[in-house]
Amino acid sequence: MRQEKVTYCRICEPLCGMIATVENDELISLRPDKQHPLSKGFACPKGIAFTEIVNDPDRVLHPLRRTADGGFEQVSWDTALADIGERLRGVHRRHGSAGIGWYFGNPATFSTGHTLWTATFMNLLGSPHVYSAGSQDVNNRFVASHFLYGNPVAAPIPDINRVDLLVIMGANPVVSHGSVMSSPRIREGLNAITARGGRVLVIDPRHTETAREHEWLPIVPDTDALLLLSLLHVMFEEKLADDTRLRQRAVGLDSLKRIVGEYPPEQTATSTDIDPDTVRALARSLVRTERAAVYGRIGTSLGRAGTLTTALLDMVNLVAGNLDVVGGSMFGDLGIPGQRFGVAALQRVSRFAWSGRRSRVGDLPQVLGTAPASVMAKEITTPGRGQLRALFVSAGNPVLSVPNGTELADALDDLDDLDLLVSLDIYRNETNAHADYILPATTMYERGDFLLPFQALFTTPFKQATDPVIAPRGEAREEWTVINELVGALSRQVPALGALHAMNTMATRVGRAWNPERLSDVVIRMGLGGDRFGLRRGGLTYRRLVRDEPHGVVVGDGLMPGRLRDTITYRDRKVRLDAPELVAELDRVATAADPRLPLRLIGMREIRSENSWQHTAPMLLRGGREHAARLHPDDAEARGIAEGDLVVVRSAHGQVELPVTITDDIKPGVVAIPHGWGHNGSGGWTRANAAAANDLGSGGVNVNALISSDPDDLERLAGMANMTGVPIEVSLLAGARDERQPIAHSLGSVPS
Ligand SMILES: Nc1nc2c(c(=O)[nH]1)N[C@H]1C(S)=C(S)[C@@H](COP(=O)(O)OP(=O)(O)OC[C@H]3O[C@@H](n4cnc5c(=O)[nH]c(N)nc54)[C@H](O)[C@@H]3O)O[C@H]1N2
Ligand SMILES: Nc1nc2c(c(=O)[nH]1)N[C@H]1C(S)=C(S)[C@@H](COP(=O)(O)OP(=O)(O)OC[C@H]3O[C@@H](n4cnc5c(=O)[nH]c(N)nc54)[C@H](O)[C@@H]3O)O[C@H]1N2
Ligand code: SF4
Ligand SMILES: [Mo]
Repeated sequence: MRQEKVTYCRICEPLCGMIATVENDELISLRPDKQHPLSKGFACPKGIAFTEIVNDPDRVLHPLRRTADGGFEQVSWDTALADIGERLRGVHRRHGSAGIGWYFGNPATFSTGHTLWTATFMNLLGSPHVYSAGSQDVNNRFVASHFLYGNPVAAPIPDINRVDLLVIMGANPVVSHGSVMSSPRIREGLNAITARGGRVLVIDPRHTETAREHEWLPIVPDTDALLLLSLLHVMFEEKLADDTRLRQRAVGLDSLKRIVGEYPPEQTATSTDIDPDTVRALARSLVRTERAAVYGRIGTSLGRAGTLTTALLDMVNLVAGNLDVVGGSMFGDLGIPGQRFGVAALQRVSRFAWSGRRSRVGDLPQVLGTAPASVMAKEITTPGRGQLRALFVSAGNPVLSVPNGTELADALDDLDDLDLLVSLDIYRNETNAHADYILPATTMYERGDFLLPFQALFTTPFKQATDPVIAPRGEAREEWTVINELVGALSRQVPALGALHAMNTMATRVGRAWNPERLSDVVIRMGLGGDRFGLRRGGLTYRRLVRDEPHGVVVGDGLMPGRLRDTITYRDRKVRLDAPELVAELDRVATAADPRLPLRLIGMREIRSENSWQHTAPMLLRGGREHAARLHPDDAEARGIAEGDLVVVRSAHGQVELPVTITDDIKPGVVAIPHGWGHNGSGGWTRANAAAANDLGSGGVNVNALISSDPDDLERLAGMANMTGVPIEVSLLAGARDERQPIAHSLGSVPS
């Protein structure tokens, strides 16, 4: 029987509404949900193509165990879990909790059960080896908020629906669909700003898909901090800022003024390549436009001082009078009474506080209980107490996503040091190619979800919960259920896990087992529009959401202004503008030039790809897929490089070989290369690998071979990888031109 089921997509942050057509428990197709109040019938190609992911013959549907010859064989869950449990206990006996680690990747964020269970398990285990994609993405947002507001999880988002001047720095929402912001139909949201007479200004080294639809202001990569310092400089120098109001809301204003006094736009222009008059005009517009906001993302996070840059974004919004006001940069809200105290308490009782612990290798701070993934390889290979001996990787592909994947791949193969590697994934990828076990996980449509992490990020307050639309395929299991098994496996050796295990067992016995739905239900009932456990009649519960509001429900007219005082956990409820840790980062913002590496590397995202996966769906491969470096004509000409040529790209840390595309849509001196490529046959994605052999394009190269994993090269406050503005040089690959076609189609990953 054919059924239409209302659900939503959980690949990226807008969480677009979807209608799934299901027949005999098989997913037949997906189409955008026209009745979704926010996405209103929009879905992108990745979302639609997900049917092909769910049903992909390449999917891992049974537990796999490594064989002596390096292949994989199917085993039962019982066999896999018994052996993993046994080996885990062995590692724990020999090396303690600190021998066990976990890396969770980006898709984990889109599963409430996955994130909460991982965090709880690792926190109770007490291991410092928790890693995530966050140290290549967003962790400095948490650290900036920690310093500014004393609240790491506070993340201001632009009030897209009401802003009249939006400055986008280092984000490309037309392709990414928005990040650290859930705003379905973002492209329309941006166009609506100009339609109502407003402006959208994109500050980016590349003339991106977003910049093409709006105003473009090119900038030299990794100089955004200097631009922001100059904007503040002008706001104070020209007395545009409202001092009295600022003193009511913040402390450290005089230090900030002193600091930014040293960054006049006339001086920073030599680094940013932005005309001082443009900076002055922008500073004035940001203050004088009633509803204005500056928003930054990956491009402002992956520089050498990303935490400082991120903090400066908020400072510019604050000083311009645009923070926490309608049409500005605003704080989303769960609407739960007392949440401010909850955050403060959580930081005290757990290891989630910033720098609550520092990494053994590199002495870098932890962020929300996670350490920098860049040091994971060295944590495996560096002997001594606390050496990482058993690693779980869930929903991640760090061999492609983390700096220096070759180093990590080698460490994962290092049988002297690593006793156990277990992956929870839906595919065989370049990382779990090295695993002892690959355990099959469900895709998003095989699990229910209410996404807690995104509740405060919706630009229109919104709630939606879904049941699974089909049963798990094959023997796939939800990650949290597997984690429950691991809790059991270590329950005798780790008292805190023993206590949790006993609670789980009891709860299960009385039919009240904890699961993601029950936890989410508590948050829904306490939050905006919730039934407050009966105090608010007709209020929301998880079940009511699924049953009565399957398309989701808007729970507020817009973001609420005046949230700042409840966001700040400092006793005086004032923003801190002069944290010494941030000030110390100023010495990193100046650019050092190396004449041998005159070009600057930046990243970019592609519309039909999600990081390192979804490269197997035929719908997304239509028309071919080719990895290429984007180079400006001036830079190409100076090096004798022509369109399609195969080039060598070198940094101080490694090199890759790939074809070039020559384009005016990039600032001279800058080279853009997408990440997530480098399918060299070690993963199980048949079509992505086979692409080299047919006309679908190549498997590409791993751009992170050019990025440093040396702890000294990581950003100091969040341990973030420096993935943008990296000095490189590009040169024609010797002898490549004569054989251009065949070589371009047989690119594998080139070791550094
Ligand atoms: N150079 C450079 N590097 C970057 C970036 C960049 O801009 N430039 N961006 C960084 C960013 S922002 C991110 S988020 C990271 C991403 O890095 P990672 O999170 O490490 O890797 P992904 O490519 O997202 O791989 C996700 C994996 O999860 C699997 N998967 C998908 N859905 C599920 C599920 O429901 N359950 C389970 N268990 N597995 C699932 C997929 O098969 C895939 O193997 O890359 C980072 N790396
Ligand atoms: N289609 C698609 N959508 C995605 C993803 C995907 O892989 N594919 N990934 C998802 C993930 S994991 C994330 S985190 C989000 C990211 O969402 P975004 O941050 O919006 O996406 P990016 O395309 O990485 O945009 C970063 C922009 O910063 C620019 N940039 C680079 N360096 C600098 C710099 O130094 N200064 C300035 N001002 N700009 C700079 C780049 O040119 C690029 O346009 O996207 C999500 N959405
Ligand atoms: S933009 Fe595309 S991938 Fe992202 S949630 Fe919407 S449909 Fe899914
Ligand atoms: Mo990300």
